[in-house]
Amino acid sequence: MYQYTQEQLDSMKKVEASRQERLSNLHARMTADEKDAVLKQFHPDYIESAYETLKVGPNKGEKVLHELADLLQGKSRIETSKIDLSKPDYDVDVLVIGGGGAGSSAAVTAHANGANVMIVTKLRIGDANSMMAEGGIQAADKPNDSPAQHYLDAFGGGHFAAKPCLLEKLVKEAPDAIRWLSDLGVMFDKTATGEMVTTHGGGTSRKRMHACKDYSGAEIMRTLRDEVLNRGIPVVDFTAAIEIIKDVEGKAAGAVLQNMETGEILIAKAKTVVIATGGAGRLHYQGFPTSNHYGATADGLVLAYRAGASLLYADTLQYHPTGAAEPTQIYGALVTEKVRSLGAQLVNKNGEAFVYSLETRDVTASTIIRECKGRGNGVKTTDGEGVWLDTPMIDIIGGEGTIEKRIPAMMRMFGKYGIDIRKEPILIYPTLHYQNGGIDIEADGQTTKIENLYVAGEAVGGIHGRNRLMGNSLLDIIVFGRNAGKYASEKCKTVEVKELTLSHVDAFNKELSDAGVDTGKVSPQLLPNYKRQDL
Ligand code: MEZ
Repeated sequence: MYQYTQEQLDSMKKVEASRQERLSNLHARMTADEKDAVLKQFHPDYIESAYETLKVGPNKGEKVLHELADLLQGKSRIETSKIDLSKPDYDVDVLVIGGGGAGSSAAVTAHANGANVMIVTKLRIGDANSMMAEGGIQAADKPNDSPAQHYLDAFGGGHFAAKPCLLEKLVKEAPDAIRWLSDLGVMFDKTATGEMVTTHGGGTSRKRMHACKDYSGAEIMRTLRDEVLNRGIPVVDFTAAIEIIKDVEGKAAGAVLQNMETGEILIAKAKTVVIATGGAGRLHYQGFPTSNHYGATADGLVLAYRAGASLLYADTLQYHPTGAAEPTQIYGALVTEKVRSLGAQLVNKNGEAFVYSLETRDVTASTIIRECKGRGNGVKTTDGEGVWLDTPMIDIIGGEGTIEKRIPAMMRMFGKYGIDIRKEPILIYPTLHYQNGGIDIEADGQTTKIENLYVAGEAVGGIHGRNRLMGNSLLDIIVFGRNAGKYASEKCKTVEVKELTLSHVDAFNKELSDAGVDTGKVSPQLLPNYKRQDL
């Protein structure tokens, strides 16, 4: 059971005391200038010392975080001279790398299109950030809403940096993505008359968040996994892709695989390849805790980069405003934005609300960091500092039972430690949540630089610009997963794979040595580095 410190208890009393006043007086929204100012001063993306300039590869000259630079410019796991490409262990039409929501959607769609498709995943199918998404999935499918409205919200929220053709696809295909998931069996929250229940997220001008309580990702992933298995799509699990294979014409043509347990090397030949490897939270950029699953180590970015693909906005990350700050056992775990959608406010140690609850994520996270590091208004926690998320407001606003019904996973997560979120506020601090940037693709999902190499899900860069709105990630894994599956399976009908080669890996190694770069890292990293550093 969690024991609050005396300082925390004293501060909690102030939160309780200010609750009535805060219920009737919502914090004002910030102006554009105020947002810019807090971002520049407190958002981790603006900490210059956390970045370095890439010395090799397609994005040479651009800055990325040190941890990512080390991997993008790392050494390959293979010695190419020892790899025999002449007798592939697998020969398929479409090779999907990654067993999360994007990979599964791609595989199901390619299979439905008649392709011989195989999924390879370094853990198990469903071990993915998709599974851990909580609050919901956006789609403009109500009469007062439209894809155009959705576009404007997401474009503004992403600082007008989204690649227009990608964002347009995302919002236009959203209603159909919801229908597809419903038809596959996803149990979305509905009213007694069968209408979808929808709520706001940060930065949305309409209520368009569809949810399955607060385990939306788990429900969506459950359904996709069932569909993959029901279709009999082969899933090679505990096997990582460690290099992209090309053919002598420079087109993607498969991957070098490695069994995670035995270390055995396997060769998969394919007419088209889909990278759906997810995010990078387990790299713990800038020392942040993370809401991500165990395998989120930016592998797809490394594979694609070494093969010659460009990255877009690889310098921008999302720090979800509300990661659990206490108890230490769940430090960094996601506290869904839906908690704020339902009425909970962010409150400092003096019981003062300091930000409108549903500003966009980058702005909200920055105000929390400002409260703690800039204004001395944070509450001390086991691992650092945090602010309060005043959860009891939810039942006061929505009626008794709202928390239990709408966010049961949150109730259970804190309940394990004796914290009843219906009665007590919880301590939170930003947690590393999402990779805004990734591999640069065209609207058909194909990389801008490498033919027959497709990308879907969190490994893509540019769909959301430099900040993503809540619920647009569960949406993009479906829209761009299906998109990649569709175009990759269509393309493979006309592909004739030429002789396989890994010469691009040798060329990259030469570029590294010519530039005198030795980061001391082998990549892709595949698993987080949790070895005790003092041993
Ligand atoms: O889109 C997300 O990241 C999401 C739904 C997270 C959440 O707060 O629940």
